[in-house]
Amino acid sequence: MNVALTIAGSDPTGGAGIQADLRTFAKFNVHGAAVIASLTIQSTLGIQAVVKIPPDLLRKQITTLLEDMTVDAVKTGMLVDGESIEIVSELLKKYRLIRYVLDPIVRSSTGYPILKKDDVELLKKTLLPQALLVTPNLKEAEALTGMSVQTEKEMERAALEIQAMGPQYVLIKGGHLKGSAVDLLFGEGEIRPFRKPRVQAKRLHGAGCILSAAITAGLAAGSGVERAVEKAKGFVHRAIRTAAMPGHGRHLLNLTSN
Ligand code: PXL
Repeated sequence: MNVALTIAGSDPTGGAGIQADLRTFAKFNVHGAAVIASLTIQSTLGIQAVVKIPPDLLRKQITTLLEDMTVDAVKTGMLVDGESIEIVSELLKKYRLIRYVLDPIVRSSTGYPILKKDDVELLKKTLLPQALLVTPNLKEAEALTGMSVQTEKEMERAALEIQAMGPQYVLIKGGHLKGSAVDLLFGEGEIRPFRKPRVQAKRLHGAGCILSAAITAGLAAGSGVERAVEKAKGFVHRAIRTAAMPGHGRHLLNLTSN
């Protein structure tokens, strides 16, 4: 049995966070383990509040699980402060989790702020060099580099700069680009673009979480990074095409039909 672990936040809508990660792992026939790092209070209209899981409980969840279980790949999602970042970094090292996908969430899709500037700096120093792959969107790439990341050219420059901070691969997601949506994967001295036609007119919630979870599942099942990204992109694209609006706000990706 291949095991993927998510260390992330709870999203009661099921569209993002731990809930979406576990459903994604299941779709890839990988067993899902989950450590909750934060709780959000939210609907599809947006986040009302974010509550941090106390540090000792975060630590105990991870150590209790990893003293027992072998995990093939891990992703981190919503870590809400420096203390959480430090604990996760220390324990990923201790348990030698090297197939690690970092989804560097700085703010929610609806704009709710998650990490402060100092926390982002800490994430850059600790988690980023440990990552096999980091998956920033344009805003997160800007937060990591301090530069403007609005065009494909700027995405290339930012990816190089982020790679110099230590992760083996960088996937910059161009979902918010004006014009065509292209994601760029950098690693092993090469750039590989992933292009999919843009799906119009859907304001989405959870796409970033589901993409990084799908990549993590692929890695847990033994795929290399490029193959895992390629499969994950196809999966997310199909889930976006069939995304639905079960509430009154954003569309949620549809994982029930693909
Ligand atoms: O934006 C990504 C995200 C991740 N994790 C949780 C979230 C969100 C966005 O709302 O709620 C728990």
